[in-house]
Amino acid sequence: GAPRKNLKFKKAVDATLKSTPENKILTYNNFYEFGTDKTDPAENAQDLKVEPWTLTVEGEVAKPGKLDVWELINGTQLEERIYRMRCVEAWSMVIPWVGIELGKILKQFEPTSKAKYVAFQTLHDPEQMPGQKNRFVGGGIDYPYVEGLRMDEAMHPLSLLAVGLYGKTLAPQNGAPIRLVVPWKYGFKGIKSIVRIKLMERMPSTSWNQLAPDEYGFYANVNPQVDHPRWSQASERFIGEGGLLGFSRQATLPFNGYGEQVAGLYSSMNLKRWF
Ligand SMILES: Nc1nc2c(c(=O)[nH]1)N[C@H]1C(S)=C(S)[C@@H](COP(=O)(O)O)O[C@H]1N2
Ligand SMILES: [Mo]
Repeated sequence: GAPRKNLKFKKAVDATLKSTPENKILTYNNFYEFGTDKTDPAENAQDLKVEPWTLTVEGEVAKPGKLDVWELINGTQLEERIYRMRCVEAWSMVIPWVGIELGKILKQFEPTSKAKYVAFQTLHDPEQMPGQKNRFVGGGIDYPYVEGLRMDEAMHPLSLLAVGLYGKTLAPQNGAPIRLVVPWKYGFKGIKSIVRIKLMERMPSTSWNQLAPDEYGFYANVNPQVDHPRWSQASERFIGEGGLLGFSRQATLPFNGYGEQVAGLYSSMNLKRWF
């Protein structure tokens, strides 16, 4: 694949979280369009054509339109955000993303008062994505991969459209050229290689919820007190430095450690029912 380009961005001031080594972020992935093993995306996604890339924004907006993603990447508004990332499979990393707040992008298209949810869609291109061509390679997901947020979640300042990590543009396996990052939710909400955003009045359907509704909800807030039907979510395997044993077991935090910022979004909700 093409080499990752250096980005211009405002560096994060928060230095309390120690990032997972870059080589692990680049080689231990979930991107089922390229296969279901953790090493498949790094092996199979290198030829994904990411330039040019257009992101369409439509639905309940006064000004529907298209965003030239490379104009955004080469622009001056990017900032670094060092976030915890917790996969529903009970492993976690810390990733130094570079991106722009999702809310800042959505505002440019002027959401209407009917916009209650935001739906996202990954590129659908079976010629480039072997998992979309073959159901067994793609893990049974009905492609394209789709995700969604409630409007207030999407407008929250922690919600990020990431275009890079470790100061460089994203590698294809991490969802180049643009992907979603919602740090208080399980990783599957962080949809990769996005081509379409649609603001909606109704809750959109989402890929993992469609595949196994008893196991994956729409909200998917990280919650150590709500177990997955097949495993505990109370702790996680943090992938840090070191070789094969370069991980440590740690307690999972409510809202992945972002409760102070986001718990208020859910104050009236039963989080066991709305998992
Ligand atoms: N289009 C698409 N987006 C996706 C996935 C996927 O299979 N396809 N996997 C999700 C899951 S389960 C996780 S944990 C994160 C992994 O992101 P990373 O590989 O960059 O760490 O991407 C999410 N986004
Ligand atoms: Mo995940």
